[in-house]
Amino acid sequence: MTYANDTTSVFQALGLAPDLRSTAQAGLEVHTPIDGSLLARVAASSPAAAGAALKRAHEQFLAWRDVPAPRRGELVRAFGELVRSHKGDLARLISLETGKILQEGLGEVQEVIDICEFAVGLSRQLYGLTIASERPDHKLLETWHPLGVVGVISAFNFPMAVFAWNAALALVCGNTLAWKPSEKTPLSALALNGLLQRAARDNGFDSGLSEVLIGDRATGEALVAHPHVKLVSATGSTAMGKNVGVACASLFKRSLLELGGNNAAIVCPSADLELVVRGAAFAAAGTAGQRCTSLRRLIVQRAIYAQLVERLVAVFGRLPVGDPLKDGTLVGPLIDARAFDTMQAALSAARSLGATVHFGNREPGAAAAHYVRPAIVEMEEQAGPMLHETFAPILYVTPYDQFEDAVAMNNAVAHGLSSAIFTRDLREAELFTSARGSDCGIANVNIGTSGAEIGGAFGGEKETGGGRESGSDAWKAYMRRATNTINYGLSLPLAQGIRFEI
Ligand code: UN1
Repeated sequence: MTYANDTTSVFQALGLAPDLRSTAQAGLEVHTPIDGSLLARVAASSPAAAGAALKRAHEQFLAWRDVPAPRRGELVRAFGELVRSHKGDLARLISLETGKILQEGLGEVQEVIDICEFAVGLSRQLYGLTIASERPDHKLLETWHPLGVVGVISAFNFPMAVFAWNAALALVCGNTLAWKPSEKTPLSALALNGLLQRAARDNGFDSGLSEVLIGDRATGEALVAHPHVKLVSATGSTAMGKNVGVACASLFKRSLLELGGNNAAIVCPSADLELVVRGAAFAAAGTAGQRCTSLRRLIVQRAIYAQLVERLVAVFGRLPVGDPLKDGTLVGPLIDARAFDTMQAALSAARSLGATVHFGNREPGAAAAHYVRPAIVEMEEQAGPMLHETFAPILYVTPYDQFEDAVAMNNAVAHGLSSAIFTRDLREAELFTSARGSDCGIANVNIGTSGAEIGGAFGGEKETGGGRESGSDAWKAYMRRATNTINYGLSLPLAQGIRFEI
């Protein structure tokens, strides 16, 4: 069976029938990174179609905001159940479209299910504060209200989960959605949104609650600029996020940015090296290094440096690289030729700085596919490509002498998404997670930098953009806050004791 037929069967199993053989001129060709072959042609949304979709989403918002939040939660529950019943189909589509190994595709779909469950619970606990008023017979409180249409711009590497983090929360908060997925992964978007629209219809709502806009950068720009879109949640490169953030700011609309990372782990002398090796292998080589949370830098105390590098080289040397649909494969292909070229450019830049490069070479595969053996790059100091995010499996390893130096190295990059420390020393662990420690949005102890659970707020500082998605109180980004002062007395006392007698 060809991968294109495989894709068609997934859509059949999902009960969806999008036009995957579009003849439209303005269409996207979707190729699988597995062998570079064509999976489908998807028609791009014309400006008129995109405008109509945003109008539908806005009209639906006007009705949806009046639906009680727990009832809105029922739709999200139905969506989560549909996703659960199609977990295998959706995971397969993710693997076909992104080249992610099936295990990780299943993990991504589980993340969709998890956030739906979280949002269902949340739909019964969207809460505000009551605050002591300084005036007699007055009540001061905060109430939370939906925003409108939430625009979601998502990246290729998590083609379903990132939308779901936004969608599940946005929906229970009373918003509707317009989603512009990566040009590389429109099929995952059509599949997941197709299920969401079915859940909406099955529950007596309109499928216009969530619209997909297929297209390139111009489609994203139109989404950001559209007056009905009140919040843009964007995941992707720092350059893209900066454009979105500036455009939103100039229109006084909100943005929620989840951009790149240049994530490090510090390995202290007391670390359990077995945990380090397993944690580093998953975080650096897993997803072929194409997570925003991927581990890119390992900062290792000099006393254990040589033995750790030896163990890592041994493990990286035997990682099964290849067909992501095959059982046992741990590292699938890179997304495209550009990713391969960028990786090779970073490795040559490191070599020219005197680094020792282990692996990073091309592995067997179809001519139009890009399989690589994850690289380990020994650098005496943090410099050159190590200071930048390269979206590929490269693990830079650098020694440190003093603990404080290691923390400074962790923080000495432009991004601030994820970080970790491996230690059995309580003092080091506490310092790393204190105000003087990691400056990242995620700071872990004795686990890697990737693979966050949905229960916590997800996002990072500095050039990662500052947004928080997923768990904790991230829902507040999808609502606006009103402060209400209610006078239930018979007089009109003024705040601050002001007298204004007429
Ligand atoms: C991303 O790479 O954009 O923490 C998201 C993780 C996943 C999400 C990654 N739960 O690695």
